[in-house]
Amino acid sequence: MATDPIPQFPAGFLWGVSTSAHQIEGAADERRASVWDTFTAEPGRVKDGSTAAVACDHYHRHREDVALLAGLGVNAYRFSVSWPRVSSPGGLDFYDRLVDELCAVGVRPVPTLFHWDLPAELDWLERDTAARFADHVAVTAERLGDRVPTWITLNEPAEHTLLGHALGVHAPGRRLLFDALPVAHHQLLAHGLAVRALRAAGAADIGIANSHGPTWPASPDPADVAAADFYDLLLNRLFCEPLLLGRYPDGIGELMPGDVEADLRTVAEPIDWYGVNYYAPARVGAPRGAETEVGGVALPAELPFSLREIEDRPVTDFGWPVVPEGLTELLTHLADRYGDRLPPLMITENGCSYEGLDDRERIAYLDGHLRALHRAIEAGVDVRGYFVWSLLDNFEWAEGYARRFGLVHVDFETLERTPKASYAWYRDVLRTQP
Ligand code: IFM
Repeated sequence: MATDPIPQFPAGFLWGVSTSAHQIEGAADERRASVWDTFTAEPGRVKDGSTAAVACDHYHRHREDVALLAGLGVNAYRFSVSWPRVSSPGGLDFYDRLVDELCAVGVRPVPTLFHWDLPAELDWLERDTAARFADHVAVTAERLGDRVPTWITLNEPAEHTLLGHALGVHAPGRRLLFDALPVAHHQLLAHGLAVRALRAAGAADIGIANSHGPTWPASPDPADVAAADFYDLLLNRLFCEPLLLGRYPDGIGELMPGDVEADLRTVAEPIDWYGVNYYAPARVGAPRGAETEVGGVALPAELPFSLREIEDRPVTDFGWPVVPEGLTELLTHLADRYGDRLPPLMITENGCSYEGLDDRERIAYLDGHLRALHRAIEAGVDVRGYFVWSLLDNFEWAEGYARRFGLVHVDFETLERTPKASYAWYRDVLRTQP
């Protein structure tokens, strides 16, 4: 493990951790149902058969969790507001208290307005869901906007489209393959409408959290290169070019519903920064005529690409390769590709799943990624913040509680929190920063 101190990041850098409502809050009986409640109730959907009905019970233990944030020394906390809770009687009171507690300990609240827990009666295949989202955003901003300086509209619309609607491994469990594209368009439209609603409420610091990763062709063979390009288009370009350039990559706009040109003017509402969730690159090749599975995601044979293992790398407990330099590559590539259309960046998620309290692998992972991030900044990329995923071990969607991403261990029987070695390590890193 590297022993040199982590280099100095710019003054004013946001140092944080991320969580999401459905993954930590619990208290499911004190809010309306989300698509994830419906999904987890179906046998076989979640690997360990668990649900998020209790999760980390953060809803009742938020004071303890805010104390953990204060002890860590972060200056920002990214969490999500649950749309089903906000639309339940008294639901916003919870976030009101949480925001007050964060402000009291000098931690900037950075709420995400949608992190996959769609109210159960709504559906992203319906255009109207975008307008309903804007209403949810307006109500939330009206209540919290006096204390929340920084907002995130959506978390990873790419994963929500792919895993939830194209492949059926996340809620709502649809397997539509390319017929899922309207879900992407409606979320992007929802993002643009949300930016307008936030501006109307006076917000001046708005971003989105999009997942990105370098896409490496499996070989120089033109069939592999073409497959990797297409994967890059679907997972990277499709979700950022409408925002940054006001257009879809060639050939995609025609597949989207509604008056796409008019919608794109909404989608491209200027944002103040652009959030990147980075975990690992993807190695992609031509289709193999059979399902391919890498890192827990199985791609059906009929897709025009297949996933390949990235060899000779350590992997996390999830099987994801550890490739810190992929972060430098990704950020410099985004800066080169989009030039002055790219707003300042924030790393809104980065982390890994490992077991154990003495989590040296997580320390090595975070150490490597912070150095890689610093190299991107030295190369001229404007990055303003970094958020570790995650503060707590939590409900990892279709994996249940089997994947532990937290700096803090949670015993899911007793709900006791125990800081891991990585918590102390991150705290010590933050103490050395300006
Ligand atoms: O836990 C998820 C999070 O909800 C979205 N980004 C990836 C994380 C790890 O899988």
